[in-house]
Amino acid sequence: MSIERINELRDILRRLSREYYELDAPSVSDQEYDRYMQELIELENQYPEAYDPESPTQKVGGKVLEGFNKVAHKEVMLSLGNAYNFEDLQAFDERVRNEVGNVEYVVECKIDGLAMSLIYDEGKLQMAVTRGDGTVGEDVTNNVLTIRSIPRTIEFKGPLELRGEVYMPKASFEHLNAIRRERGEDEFANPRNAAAGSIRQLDSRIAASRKLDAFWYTYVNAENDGMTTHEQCLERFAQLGFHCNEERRVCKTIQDAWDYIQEMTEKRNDLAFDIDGMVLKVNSLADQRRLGATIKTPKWAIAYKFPAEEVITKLHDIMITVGRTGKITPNAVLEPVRVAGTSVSAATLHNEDMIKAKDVRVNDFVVIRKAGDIIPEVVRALPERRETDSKPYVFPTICPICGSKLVRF
Ligand code: 3BD
Repeated sequence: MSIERINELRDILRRLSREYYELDAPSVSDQEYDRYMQELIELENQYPEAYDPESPTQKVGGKVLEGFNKVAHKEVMLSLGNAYNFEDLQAFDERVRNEVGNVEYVVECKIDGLAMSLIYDEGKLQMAVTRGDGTVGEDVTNNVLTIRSIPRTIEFKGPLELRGEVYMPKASFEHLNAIRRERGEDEFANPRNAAAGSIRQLDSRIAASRKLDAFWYTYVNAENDGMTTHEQCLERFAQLGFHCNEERRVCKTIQDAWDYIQEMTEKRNDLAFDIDGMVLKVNSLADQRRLGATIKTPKWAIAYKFPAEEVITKLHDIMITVGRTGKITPNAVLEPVRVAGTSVSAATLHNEDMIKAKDVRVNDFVVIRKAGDIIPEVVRALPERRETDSKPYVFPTICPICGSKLVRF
């Protein structure tokens, strides 16, 4: 019965795929196509004996799925050094001015997205390559072509390489997660993961259904096109039809840069996209060249990372979980609260010593944040908001699961 259904679904999907890819005349909606595909995937998982490399589940557009082609970047994509406070930025500024004297900085948003390179020639987008490890990335052209704000053709006819960040706007992210929640599917932890997950799909219809956008910030070999400043590159991009983030400022001193960063710290929640910091770049391309780079990072740029968002909520209980190896971890059961984009109702307390050191108690108000912007943790308790009858937490001595005595290693 089910084997028959598998064969039937394969026939249906082959026909629909031909209509879509070859005849450009689909007779059903993408959703309907996805439903057939999903049913087939589930049946094939249930009946591994029905495996067939020729099945539509193994192909896209009639071609076998083989993953993306690896592409070496003509010029490596460097990393960014990090700064966490004004002192770090002052130290950076001092190194810069020691080398080339006074400079202007362009301060721009650090988009929480997926770094990417676009290669144009003869006015046409030839290839889109992910950053990968900076040296070798993957050819994701078909997925990038589904991003509406990226021009397929441009006025400039010479070879052109630009780099920037593909991202998922906050509104698209919320919408996508709401749908996944309804369907009982896992939600994405943040817009960056959602953007990366969309670009990594071999079937470009998935990327097409996700509303992605991009900001461009690097013009490779800009000086060959007569550019003299970073700001000029960004204006050139905009002229050619690329999205450049308008939220940026040219600053004459590191103090001006810091003032702007303070402003943006206040404003970041109102932006349509997630940012995890601000990037400072020396404006003059000649100065950039004189400053050069270490093996990993340019000496003319630095990323200021915002501190993790901290929020206060109530700790209702402490629950012990037992790991696969018998390791005991205490977890805070929290009044649900939104932190860095998602609702959080549990946070790790790491271990007994941590609870003691922080004197975290049941019914306390606690400060929580996401470590690495993903894993919620209790930062500290607020003893000033405690009831007078509150008592220190007593760690269990008996395993809550199996009843045996707990042992400390
Ligand atoms: C942004 C490097 C330089 C060209 C090196 C100065 C590290 C991701 O909005 N500028 C930006 C942003 C990222 C950048 C540069 N300007 N590098 C920049 C960047 N406005 N996010 N990044 N990247 C791009 C990275 N990506 C993945 C893993 C490790 N590093």
